[in-house]
Amino acid sequence: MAKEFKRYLITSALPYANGPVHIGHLAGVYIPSDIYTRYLRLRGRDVISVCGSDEHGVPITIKARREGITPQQVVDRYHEIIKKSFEGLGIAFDIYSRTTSPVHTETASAFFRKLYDEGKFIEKTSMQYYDEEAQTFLADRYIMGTCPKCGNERAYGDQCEACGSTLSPDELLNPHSTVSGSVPVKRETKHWYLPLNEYEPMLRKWILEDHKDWKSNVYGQCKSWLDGGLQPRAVSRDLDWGIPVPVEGAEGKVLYVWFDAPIGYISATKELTPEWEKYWKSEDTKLVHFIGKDNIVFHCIVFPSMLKAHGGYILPENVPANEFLNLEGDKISTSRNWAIWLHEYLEEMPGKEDVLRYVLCANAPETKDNDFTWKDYQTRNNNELVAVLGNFVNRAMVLTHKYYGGEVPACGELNDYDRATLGELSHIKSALENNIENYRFRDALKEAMNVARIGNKYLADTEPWKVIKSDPERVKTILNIALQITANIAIACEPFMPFTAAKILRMLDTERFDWERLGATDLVEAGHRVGEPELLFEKIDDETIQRQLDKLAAIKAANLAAEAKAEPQKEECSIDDFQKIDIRVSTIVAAEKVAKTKKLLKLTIDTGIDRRVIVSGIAEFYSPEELVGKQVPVLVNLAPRELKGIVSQGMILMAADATGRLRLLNPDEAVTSGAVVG
Ligand code: B3M
Ligand code: ZN
Repeated sequence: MAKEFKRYLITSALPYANGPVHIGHLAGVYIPSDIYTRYLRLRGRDVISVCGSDEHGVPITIKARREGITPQQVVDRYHEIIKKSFEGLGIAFDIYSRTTSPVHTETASAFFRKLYDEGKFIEKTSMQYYDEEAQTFLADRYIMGTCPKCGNERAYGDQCEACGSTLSPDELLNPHSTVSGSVPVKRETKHWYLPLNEYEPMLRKWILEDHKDWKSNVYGQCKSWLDGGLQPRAVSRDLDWGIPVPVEGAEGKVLYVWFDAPIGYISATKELTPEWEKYWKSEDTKLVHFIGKDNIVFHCIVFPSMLKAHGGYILPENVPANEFLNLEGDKISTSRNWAIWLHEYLEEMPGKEDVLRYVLCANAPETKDNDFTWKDYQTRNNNELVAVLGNFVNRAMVLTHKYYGGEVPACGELNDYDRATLGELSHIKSALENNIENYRFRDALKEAMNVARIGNKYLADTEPWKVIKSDPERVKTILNIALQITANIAIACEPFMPFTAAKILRMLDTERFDWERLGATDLVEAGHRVGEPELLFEKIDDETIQRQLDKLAAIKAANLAAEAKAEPQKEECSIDDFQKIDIRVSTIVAAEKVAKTKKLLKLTIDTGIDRRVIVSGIAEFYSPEELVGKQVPVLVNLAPRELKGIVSQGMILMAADATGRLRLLNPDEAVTSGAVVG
């Protein structure tokens, strides 16, 4: 039997305040945690959901340095953007705090201090890279050099983004500091380490034996960490941004961001309620961490070890980490701007909060990485939300107004089909509960949508708009049932699409129902007057989707341009070498496609010397019509060669960009054909 808990403490990974939140974060962490929390609230459980901005760490100092502002300015900016955008999407945390808050500084310092005083840390000195010019130790991210694995010259001290290898600064060839550009030296520095190896037996039992129920991706990662053997981990850093290490002789040292950030969950709870201890220190509390897969080790291995070392705290009951969401086939990346940013979505797609919530849940990377595409977004909106959910509720409402002036008709005698339909409703509640409580939110959403499918089918099969002429009494029953189904949708949808649920309640003009009422067939009473029908969802047209795709295409082009390296210069040549080459401005007089090819055009050109044919591989970039009349430089003394049975006499000189796209080079004013280029 599953243990009964008295209360729930839900945490969601604290987003780094070095950029806004994107759909990957939402699908991986915040939508699932919000569904879970809303569900528990709806059931009347004692639940709190805490989150906040993670405002320390090197990515923030790097961003600040790059923009010439202070780290505090960086986190102030993004904290506001993130907080507001979460609210905009209806992510209903009980508190959204931040790790630069005084309560957090105090809590994290006291936590460290207790472990320090009780001798739970190991003190170790080691040699680390130091920038003598900037007089600072260098975090891994501040060191760049050549990747030993792939030769990329811009690899970081912790990772090579070109080949994806995890690196340590010592492995980099030709290391240099990104702060001053100078070559760093090794210097001795002292740090505090948490001996994770000492907690290994506890972790093995707690995870590998007692939590076989965890998601297999989470369990598997933990097992491989544990089987690999745990090592002591440094919990301090040489950095000037963070919570100062609260001991004598630790000037210039701060708590490692992954030491302070999870304590942020505790600080946020403290800020929320004076009763915070009952959430953190009672075995009656179910603690659940919602995170992405890259945070598993910190939440399942490091933080639990910290909590054990401290004593008095409960450990998480579950850590339902998700895999990653890709965007249009590519990995989402903050630094490459390859993302759909929540705050931009909310601005560009007003009123479509629930559409995003729906699509991200329906497509959530629960068991494997998944892909978000705008086409899929459009299809799900048009074929599922509009055609099924919106359509059903709208028909039920409109017909009630049309036939009964908005008054709920009484339910007469049920026939077998009515009973079968209502019978289907009775399974929804347990199916939803079972799925949500086991963190299967995609399946749960399907069950919720099923209520609308049942309703849609019921109306399509019973055809009240036809029956009204022959048997008006019967229609009263049909619409009564349709309205009961509508009310059930409001309950079932609330965890997933709270805006839609609220709209339905407003339309029905009723208070929110208890979760326990899900499946009931007497939710709206006969004689009750419902409100005006509103459209729940609108079709999304191709132009709207195209605008989003164009935006992504522009980002991709900008990235390619930024990443493109000009080809190295060729070997030196003499003026005589160059003189051998005869380039003439020529005019294209005719152009046609070469049959059975995609890339080739047959061009007739006037070189000033003669008229001749050149076959050119530009059909993907120019249409024949655009070319006629254009002047282009042509290499005229190139040996002729045959292409697809056509003899090509020369070559049109063009520029190819990093993507392989070809562009013509026109003289800036017309010149006579045959003019020498040189
Ligand atoms: N700031 C988020 C991330 O890795 C990280 C989570 C902290 S949770 C305590 O994107
Ligand atoms: Zn590499």
